[in-house]
Amino acid sequence: MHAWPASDVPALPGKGRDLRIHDTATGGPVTVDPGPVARIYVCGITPYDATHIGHAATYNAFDLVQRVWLDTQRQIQYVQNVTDIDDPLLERAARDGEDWTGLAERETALFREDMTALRMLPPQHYIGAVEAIPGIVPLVERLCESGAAYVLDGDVYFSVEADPHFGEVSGLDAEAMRLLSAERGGDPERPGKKNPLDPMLWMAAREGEPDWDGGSLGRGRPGWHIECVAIALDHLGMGFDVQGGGSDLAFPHHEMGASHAQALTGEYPFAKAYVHAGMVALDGAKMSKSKGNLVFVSTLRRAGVDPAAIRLSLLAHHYRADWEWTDQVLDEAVARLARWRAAVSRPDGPAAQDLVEEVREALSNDLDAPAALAAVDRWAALQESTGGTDEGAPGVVSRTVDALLGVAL
Ligand code: 5CA
Ligand code: ZN
Repeated sequence: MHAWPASDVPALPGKGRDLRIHDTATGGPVTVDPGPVARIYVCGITPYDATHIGHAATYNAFDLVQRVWLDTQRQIQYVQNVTDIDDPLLERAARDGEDWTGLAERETALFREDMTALRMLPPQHYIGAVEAIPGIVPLVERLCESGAAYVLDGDVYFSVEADPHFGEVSGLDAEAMRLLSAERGGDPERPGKKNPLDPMLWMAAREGEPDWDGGSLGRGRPGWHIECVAIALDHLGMGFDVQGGGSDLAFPHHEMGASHAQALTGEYPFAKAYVHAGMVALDGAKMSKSKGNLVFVSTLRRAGVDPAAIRLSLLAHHYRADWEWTDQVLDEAVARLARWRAAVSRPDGPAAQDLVEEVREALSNDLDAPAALAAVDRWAALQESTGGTDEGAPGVVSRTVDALLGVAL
């Protein structure tokens, strides 16, 4: 699939800082030292509805990861998927009497537009689950051959016991895993499974649903976790730097993905750090397509809201925090954007070199975007109250905000 156009990332004076970030698997901060090419996989959307503020907040977090890396002169291999075949997509298409492929294409196109408007850097490889199927089938066949997978009434399951590291990504106990598995697409109650947590790798063809050639597996369609594993292994290989997503992906999705890959390759780990963004809520509940309590990025854009203000709304919250979207959040971002734009519109101002370092320090410290915004606020307040004589300082500020925060002033 094609991704979306990249916005320029200006180079900044001085030297960028290495990223320290919270890793779910170790439960603490790790310093990510990617070498000259940083490798990141971020789980993409299931395109049955438009991009909401929760999605945007999660993609914003991983955009910041890349901006910190780019500031350290690294190249980036960024891979993102689109889950363009899955139960919710088929259910929504059936509800609306629509073709599921048309629905997926339309919502993916809208996602690209939203990401472009928000100035999120595009992945180098943007891969749909459907186009990944020819690569998924041999992986599932290999898992069957090695005894890490088994067949139940034509469906193929992964045996979680095949990976000695199973459970280490999320660190949850068996009961918590069982509850989350039932909530998030698993089938712990299905009789005949070796372990109730075992996730499906390949679902045998069902009447009235699309299916594909599965070689020795028979016709069917892939399970969710193996899709991301196949795409990540194909484009990044084992031991890539960061796997990212919202906190609702830690279990089962990232846990199972790591185990699939580790059982397949005999290598460890799948990703060096598993990074999870908090959940955005609306009216007291997590924003979710299934609940329908959503604020869409495209609706705000259509209402004339500046995408830079949407982005500042996201940046005002630490990526790991759960937070609530309100009109006030957006109003404050609109006001901040106006203050910053006024402050950089003059040819000179207070010295900006400290500010560059403060923003760098804030972001390298577990992506502390609120601290970065506070630093820019202080510079803008000084500009407004006393001004300054440093020629070109406003330009440095504006390039810093652009390069490190993705906001064009
Ligand atoms: N296609 C899968 C990943 S392979 C998927 O989870 N798709 S999604 O459309 O449901 O979500 C896309 C991303 O947005 C995921 O990282 C998910 O964790 C994140 N996300 C979903 N809802 C929220 C929310 N309310 N707040 C923050 N992030 C969210
Ligand atoms: Zn995924």
